Amino acid sequence: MIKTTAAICVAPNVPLEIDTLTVDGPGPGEVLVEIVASGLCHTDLTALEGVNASSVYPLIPGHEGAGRVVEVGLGVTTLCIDDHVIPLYGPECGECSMCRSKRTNLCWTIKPTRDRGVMPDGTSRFMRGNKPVHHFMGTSTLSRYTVVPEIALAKIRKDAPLDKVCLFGCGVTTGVGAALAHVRPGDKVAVFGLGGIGVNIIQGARIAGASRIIGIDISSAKTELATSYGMTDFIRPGPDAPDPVVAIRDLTGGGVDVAFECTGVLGVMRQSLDCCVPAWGVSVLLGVEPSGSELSFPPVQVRYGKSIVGSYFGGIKGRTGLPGLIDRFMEGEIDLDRQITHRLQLHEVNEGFHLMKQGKSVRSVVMFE
Ligand code: CXF
Ligand code: ZN
Repeated sequence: MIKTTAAICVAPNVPLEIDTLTVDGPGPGEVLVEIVASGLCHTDLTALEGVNASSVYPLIPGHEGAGRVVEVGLGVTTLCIDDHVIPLYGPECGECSMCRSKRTNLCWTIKPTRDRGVMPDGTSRFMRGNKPVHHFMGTSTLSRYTVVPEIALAKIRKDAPLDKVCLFGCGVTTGVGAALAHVRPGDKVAVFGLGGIGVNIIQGARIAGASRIIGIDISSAKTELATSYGMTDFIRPGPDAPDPVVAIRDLTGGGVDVAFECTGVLGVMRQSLDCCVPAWGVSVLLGVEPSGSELSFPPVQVRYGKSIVGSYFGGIKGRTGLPGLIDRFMEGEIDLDRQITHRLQLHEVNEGFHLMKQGKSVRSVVMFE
């Protein structure tokens, strides 16, 4: 058992508390990780605001971290002390039907316990005094030390800077991966929502060879970054502005090949289908909708060849796929520096979420050393 300092969300809509907790050593198949850096993501904010169905309070948020292995539990064979790792909210057990299929990167082997905020054996490794504190997304990277199942850790090259590649734990992989999976050379692309995911879709679309990349956002705060990543056109919808679907059709002569939806707003999802070119346009949904909502659209659009698909963690299988993506960063193909707008200490984490809510940050990275 060791001590850790962590951000604790005791209940929705109250500031995170920073406190010292105890962490139990890793059980069988588990690994104790020392987190070096952790980015703040909008999904953490949903837990803090009480709108994330997989949150059990009190909890330690954070799912975009990078760190080093400190101790391995019984039966762990693929990781050693000092290995550099990225915790995965989507594990890769390598054995289930999903892992064996090339058709998905999902692995639901430990989903039921992960979504209840506990380890696969049904208990938490974190204690505050004599009360357990729950894990979040199976990662809880806003703790100096965290315990993660072996199947939910991607081993990465040691020369990759942990204070940057933590972003591969969520935003960069989700955005760049989705673009690389769906964009073909010469494609015209639309990206709805220029947050942490949208800007990475833009850089992925540019890498994939898109000929035109149209960004759509109700705020123009991120246009400079998006332009530096490859955005060629920007549309800012508003009461006095033309319908964005009409504007996209005008810009592209009939619609885009691929549209990415990163807002979770149902009306925007519909726009992302409507702005696609008939016959083959693909609308890729990434934004998380309010729970229970339903999307409607004219079936003829799909019958004539458009499609609506979704993307989770960029379609990347975490353990086997992340190292290759990190190589592309190390070779200079993927940028991380320009999207890290703020670096914070753990005690400043509430300010980090405040910046996120105000739309003033792209990525804030909490540094543990
Ligand atoms: C999210 C994306 C939607 C499902 C839950 C996880 N990814 C990271 O923030
Ligand atoms: Zn995230």
